[in-house]
Amino acid sequence: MKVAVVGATGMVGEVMLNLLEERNFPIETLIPVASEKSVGKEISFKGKTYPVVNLATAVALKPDIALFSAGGSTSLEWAPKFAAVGTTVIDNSSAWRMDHTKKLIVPEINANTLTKDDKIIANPNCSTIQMVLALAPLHKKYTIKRIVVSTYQSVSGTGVKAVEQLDNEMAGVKGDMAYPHQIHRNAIPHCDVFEENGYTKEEMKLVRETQKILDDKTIAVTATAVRIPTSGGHSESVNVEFETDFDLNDIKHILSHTEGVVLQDNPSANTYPMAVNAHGKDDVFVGRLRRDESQPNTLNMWIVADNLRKGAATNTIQIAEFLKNNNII
Ligand code: 11C
Repeated sequence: MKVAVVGATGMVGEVMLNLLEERNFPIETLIPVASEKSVGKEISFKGKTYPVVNLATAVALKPDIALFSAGGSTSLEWAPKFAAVGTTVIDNSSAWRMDHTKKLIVPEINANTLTKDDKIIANPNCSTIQMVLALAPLHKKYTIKRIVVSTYQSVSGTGVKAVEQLDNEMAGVKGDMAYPHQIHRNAIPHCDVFEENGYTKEEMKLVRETQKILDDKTIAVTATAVRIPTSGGHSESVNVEFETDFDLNDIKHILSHTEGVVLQDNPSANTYPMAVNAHGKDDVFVGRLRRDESQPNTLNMWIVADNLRKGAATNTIQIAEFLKNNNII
């Protein structure tokens, strides 16, 4: 297969390249794509080097798949150009997620809806992917009524500049700021831009994307997204109200048999999901499962995943693998 990685020199792009190699995705030709300033740089992949090319060159090469992680405006302009030459685009940005003509895919949940006609496929936001992966099987059994989620998001979600800000602040060195405030020794209740309703775009992604992926607009979701000084792995406190009562042991049983989910829930041994342990892993880790004793049919849980892996690159490559394995491309 001819595979283009658009944004190959960015944080998610680099993880994508590692994963394509690690998972032995069947690539005959790799086309690393980046902005003009990176064109000509060499990327090593499976013992070979490939020159970085620009978007126009990559379109002319008509790849079978283009994995995009280059920001919303690049996706809006270039994904249709790739699609027009027959390439299937899997896009990590927020550009196409809420477009009703595009599918928003978490493979374990809804990849079975994909067809050959889906030329631009949207990859959800990292905070949404990890939450819905754990909630989808519970929704099937107990029907979710309302979700209250608070996120604790790592600086790698913002990008390289934010990782550098945290490193500089920890080292006491002055440098560029990715955030409007210090992040070291801080928690900033502000991820992505503010919308007119007072919520951030990151918070509204949790609302809208969850309803779209679970294909249920009746699920009420309210979110608070917070940036914390961890460098890899997003954590979430999730309070879920179901239509019907549940059995806590059944919830544990369901989650421990859910593909892509690892149950880590043994408080007496201090076992629960943590960002440091999720870092570099492809699974979503769930623990601290307990009844919300303040109201009926309600569960509290703690969900952690590597935001650059399952939250971005892994999910994208799993979509590509599904397309390939099911002869959709
Ligand atoms: C963050 N979730 O941690 C963001 C990063 O919509 O794909 C990914 C943004 C997106 O800030």
